[in-house]
Amino acid sequence: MDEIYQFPKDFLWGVAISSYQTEGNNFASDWYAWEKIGKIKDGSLSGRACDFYHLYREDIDLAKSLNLNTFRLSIEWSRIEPKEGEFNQKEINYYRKILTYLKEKKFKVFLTLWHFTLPSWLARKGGWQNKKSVFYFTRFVEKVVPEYSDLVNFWLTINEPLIYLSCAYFLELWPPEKKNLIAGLKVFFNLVKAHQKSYRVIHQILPQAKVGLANNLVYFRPVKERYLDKKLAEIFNAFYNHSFYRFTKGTHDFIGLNYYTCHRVEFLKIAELIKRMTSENPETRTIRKEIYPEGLYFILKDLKKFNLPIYITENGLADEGDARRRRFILRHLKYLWQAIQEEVDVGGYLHWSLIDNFEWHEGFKPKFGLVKIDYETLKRIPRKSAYLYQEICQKNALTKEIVEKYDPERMKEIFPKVI
Ligand code: IFM
Repeated sequence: MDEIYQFPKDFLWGVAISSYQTEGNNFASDWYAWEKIGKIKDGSLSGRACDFYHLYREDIDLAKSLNLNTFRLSIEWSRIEPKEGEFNQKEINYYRKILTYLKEKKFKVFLTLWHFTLPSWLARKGGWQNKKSVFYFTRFVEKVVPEYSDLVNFWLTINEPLIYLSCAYFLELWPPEKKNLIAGLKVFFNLVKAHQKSYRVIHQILPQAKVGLANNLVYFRPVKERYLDKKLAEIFNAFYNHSFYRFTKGTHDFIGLNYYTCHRVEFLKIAELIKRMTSENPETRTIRKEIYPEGLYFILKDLKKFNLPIYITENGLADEGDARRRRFILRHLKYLWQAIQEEVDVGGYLHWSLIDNFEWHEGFKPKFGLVKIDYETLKRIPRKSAYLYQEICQKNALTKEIVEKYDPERMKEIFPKVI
């Protein structure tokens, strides 16, 4: 028992990617226009990105060879509706081809309908600030869902609403680069409505559909076992982690959890915490991230109260050298397993990401892939952590042998009783 962490039968093991970050050449998107005016930190343009658009078969085969059974991807609204109200059937069919290929390869599919990028025509109308955005998005959803209804297992309406909100409307990192509370609130409520409406639309078309969204939650970690620190952590948890769920209550068939980081909470340093959460790190132009695998366990225990199945729709880190990624995977999976033992209903884990890709305003520098991309040749080169993940997925378990083989120094931490 102590030498193996066995995952439930039929557990979903997969990877997640998004269209804009991997496909390349999304000319009709707000990001494409915005990058051109020199907005990306390393000066890069997404350009052909990983050329997933043409190489999707290769990437899906790669995922298959890693023993994965689940694949999360998104469709690019700006490809499908490049002009207001004009839908491009060729592009709709293109995504059908990818989804069909995934089905042939026996993957379960999570399809994200909106992952941060907008068609330029909508961005010009104010994007999510415009209250008609809800109508536009619902119309897009009505159009695409019947096209893919036989090929998708889980629908994710939107990805990480609060990350989008903070990067685009508070931190001025993403288009439309605003720092405006009123605009941010409008966007928040339009995203709430967009989720609610599309949830209903999908269910009208497909009554049995499983619909949710992928939300990025942060573990608020009380620095000490002090009453005020714990209380404050609870308040942040309710405010940041629960708010979107509360406003969209009743429109989730499952919870999609993206987990990356924690924030330390100390009552006496509340101003510092707020500053950390609302400003970027000037050196790296990123939001500081502390890796805290146990936070996944605490978040899962907390989410149990919503009484819905949970899927980890993203978890990963940027690590070009790959040594930290192996440790990262082992530690997170151990805590995930522990939560499952304590009756949290988690049905799957999707690693972010299969391949290196375009990390938004940070360009191509952060390397999130289990598989490295050589951007000159577009060659895919699996990192060692890909093989670690491959073995875990194949065994549906984390075993002592796997730890010994891939990160022996981690043994004591992962299997403390065995030593
Ligand atoms: O690359 C992003 C993704 O688009 C959304 N979730 C976090 C990832 C890593 O930063």
